[in-house]
Amino acid sequence: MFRLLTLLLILAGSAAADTETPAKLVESHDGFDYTRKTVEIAMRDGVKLHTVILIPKAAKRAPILLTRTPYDADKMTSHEDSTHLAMALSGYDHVVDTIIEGGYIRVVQDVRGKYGSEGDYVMNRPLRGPLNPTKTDHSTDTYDTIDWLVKNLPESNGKVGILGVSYDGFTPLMALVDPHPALKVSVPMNPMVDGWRGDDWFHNGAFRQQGLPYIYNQEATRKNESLWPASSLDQYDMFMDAGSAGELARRRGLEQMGFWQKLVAHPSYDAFWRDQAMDKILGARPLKVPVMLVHSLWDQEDMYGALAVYKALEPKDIANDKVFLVMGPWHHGGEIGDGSTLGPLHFDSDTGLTFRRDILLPFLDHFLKDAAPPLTTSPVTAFETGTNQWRHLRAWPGPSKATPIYLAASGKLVTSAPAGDAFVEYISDPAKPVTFVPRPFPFGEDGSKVWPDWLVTDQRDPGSRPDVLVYTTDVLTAPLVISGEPVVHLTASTSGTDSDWVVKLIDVYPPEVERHPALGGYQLAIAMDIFRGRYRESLETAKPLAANTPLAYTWALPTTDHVFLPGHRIMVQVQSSWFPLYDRNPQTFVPSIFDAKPGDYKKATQRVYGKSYVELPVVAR
Ligand code: PG9
Repeated sequence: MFRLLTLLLILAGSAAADTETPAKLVESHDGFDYTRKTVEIAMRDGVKLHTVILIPKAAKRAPILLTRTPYDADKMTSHEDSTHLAMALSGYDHVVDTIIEGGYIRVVQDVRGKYGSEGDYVMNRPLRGPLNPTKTDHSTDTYDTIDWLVKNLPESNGKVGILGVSYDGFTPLMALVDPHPALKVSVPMNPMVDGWRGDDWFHNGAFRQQGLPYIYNQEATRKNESLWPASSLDQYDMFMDAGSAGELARRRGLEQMGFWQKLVAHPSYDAFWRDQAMDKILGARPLKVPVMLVHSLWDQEDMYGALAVYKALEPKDIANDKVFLVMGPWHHGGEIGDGSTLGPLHFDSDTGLTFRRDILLPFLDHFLKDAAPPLTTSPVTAFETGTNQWRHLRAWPGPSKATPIYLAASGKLVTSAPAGDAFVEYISDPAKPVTFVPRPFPFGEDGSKVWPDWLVTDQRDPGSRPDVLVYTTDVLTAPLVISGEPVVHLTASTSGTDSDWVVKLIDVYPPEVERHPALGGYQLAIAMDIFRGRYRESLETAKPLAANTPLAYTWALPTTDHVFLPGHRIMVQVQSSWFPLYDRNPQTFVPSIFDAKPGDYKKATQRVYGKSYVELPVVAR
């Protein structure tokens, strides 16, 4: 029948014109181990979402694994033209080995407004309500999609899991709001949760200007056909030449993009950000579907999200059978690739494979297969760096004692508060900001090689600048185990009226390291983050800082699960810029830093007082 149809089409095509190309190609899938379908699924408002469905030929009562993405469903599912499903998904799909091993039906859908889907695109479209005046959101779109899938795929067992990384990890969180009854499990990996507190757009109010090209590419056209033009090899020059992020955005015509307009209108942590933060949304609802949150310990994009959701959901999980956390030694999305190394670090095993094969697959099988194997997943599975071991815990973090280490003016990190008001001083000059990676930070492909692992960049380079303060312990004679969030308590003054503070907790390796010589003396950041001074008193209302006055700043660093080994030292570095990842603070208070003018950028004298400390979550073993 198929062959006859093909022949008729071929004849029809060649009769119509003098061409050897068929009028409409009918692909032959003889010998394929899967069937590929694309369907345009109608949502409740009539908008059709482009959906790719890959069904293993042997599938019978197979569960469905869904991903909803703004990143091109067709491309994600046709990496290689191949008769084998594994090859079609390879390289681009999140969990190809899990899908193949598990015999799952794979479904990838473009979210509304992107690539093949109809409708309007809104960045991380908030739930229906004050921030979204329409009748649809990712919760309803997921519901409608699942409803269609379970009614129209006879090869399925009617059970659906949703999973994905980053933006595709945000959509599995949205799926938990009023979930479809067929949704049996959700796996948000490195999810975008709160764009202001510590994920993609800001960290504690400091703007991540790396987001500008992303917004441009995502919002300029439905299919990312118009890309942000580079203007220099080194991104440092591009951002510096423009002055402020707002001016660079203006030069590129970003005012046309709705999300940029919203960012400019909401530089502070107001209701716009609070009311779309997924931890707050999910924390306020009953949890009906089991969820596995996956977190990377060196996530250069969404460092905040997974743990914020864990904190919000864990108290609801009375029976300890619905909320699961996995964290590993990965960059953003590293768990779906080879996790044997991260930059110069070696983990003695492929931690990505361990995650997918030994943690994720049995977990999905338990909730999705007909003859479900028993649940073997621990509530928390955490990789401890330093000792390089997986640990299985009932909750995160385990018990620890908040232990202060003080930033003594001598440059020593000490365990008891130094007497007096001694301080160390440096000049922070916005014309010569501290870089987050050594220059050049190239645009395009070369830059994307540097970006994923930048959080493990050797901190020796910044530490040798006069405008970066360095504090160190003596060489450790016993291991020091930390597990959880270190908390910064900085007492500092600036001669300006606004200031950024960056604090970095660092593991200093011994001068020589046998087996891994590149690690000799290495300064590995374990946790670091920035705080924009204007939000010292209120995240919602920016206020000028009193000049030349010691002021207290408190914020939590990202979670750690690390052992400082004997022979190592602990280091803390403090600085006031992190360029060009973050926009420069002019150090003169202006209502919005997006609009700072060249004359606003001024040198400032910064003082860090010895009563400053970092509270380490120390575990007794
Ligand atoms: N971190 C990316 C992102 C998520 C959500 C919004 C904007 C960017 C991502 O990798 O998808």
